[in-house]
Amino acid sequence: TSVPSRLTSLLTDEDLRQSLKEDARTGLSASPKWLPPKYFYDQRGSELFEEITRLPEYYPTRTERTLLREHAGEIAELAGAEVLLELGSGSSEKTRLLLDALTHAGRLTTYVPVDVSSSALTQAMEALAEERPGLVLNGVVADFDQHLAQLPAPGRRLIALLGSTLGNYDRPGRERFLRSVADAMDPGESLLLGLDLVKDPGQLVAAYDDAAGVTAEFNLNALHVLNRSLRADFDPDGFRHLARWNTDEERIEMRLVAERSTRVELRELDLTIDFEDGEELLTELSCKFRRSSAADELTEAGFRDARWWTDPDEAYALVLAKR
Ligand code: AVJ
Repeated sequence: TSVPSRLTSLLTDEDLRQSLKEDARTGLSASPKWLPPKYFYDQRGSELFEEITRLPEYYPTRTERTLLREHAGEIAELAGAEVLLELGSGSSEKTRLLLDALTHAGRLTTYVPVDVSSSALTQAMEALAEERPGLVLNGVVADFDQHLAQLPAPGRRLIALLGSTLGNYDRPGRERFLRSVADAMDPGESLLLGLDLVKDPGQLVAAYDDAAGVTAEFNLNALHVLNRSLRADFDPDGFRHLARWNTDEERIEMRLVAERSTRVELRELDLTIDFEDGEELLTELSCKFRRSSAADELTEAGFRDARWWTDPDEAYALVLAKR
């Protein structure tokens, strides 16, 4: 017999459009221009991201999966969780390894996937409901920049933020985010992070500028999102994808570069934006981590007992910390 599964929405499509409006107005009026990456993930964007995770150059997903396969058992034992709450769950594909391990450890009752994309969430929950009839599914459409304090806690939680999603925040953003995660957690609960590590810039750039051009399409999809949601008239053919390694900040920066000077109307915002020939729009930061600084950041945010697992090449790490 299957237990009921439930989808809660803390964020409607209209809320998401509203925050896109605010962010687009601020970011496109700024110099240099920027846009936050969370708006990449419409239906098409989520599909393109899934495609990225299978690219030969994009090692993070594959490496994280291997690490989870090897260490999920130990992670589950250490966490002793009744609830797996996953921030930015997307397709929940790698989550199955954690669900298996937590089930095996004997306490798991509930999976709480949290994502801004209601379509990705619904799809993931439908598949999981079939596969795991005994698991309570309590999906939440939410923006974890806003709704951390409102996320359900129907038992002791393991909160997972996989895929190096933490890398989308710059250092001050991470400090704020990690503190609010810590604030939302009870003592004894655990946080699991997947972190991409600093490595050869050539390998990093290739992961964000693949030969098949999927990442370029993913990046350019942001313009389609703006066109559709804000009645804008970006010509995606007038922009090209750029992935650059920022040595000082140790991060990949994805940008869209205007290939000629253009004027864009965003009718929903009553806003006209000019791009100069060669002008760049920053669409995503992907910070890369080092063990010592990541440990310091966790301690500063109020976490303790950090455990660390990495692959032989030290390309990627899993970190488990207790509140
Ligand atoms: C899921 C945000 C961590 O930065 O590697 C992949 C997204 N962007 N290729 C990353 C992404 C371009 C990914 N994150």
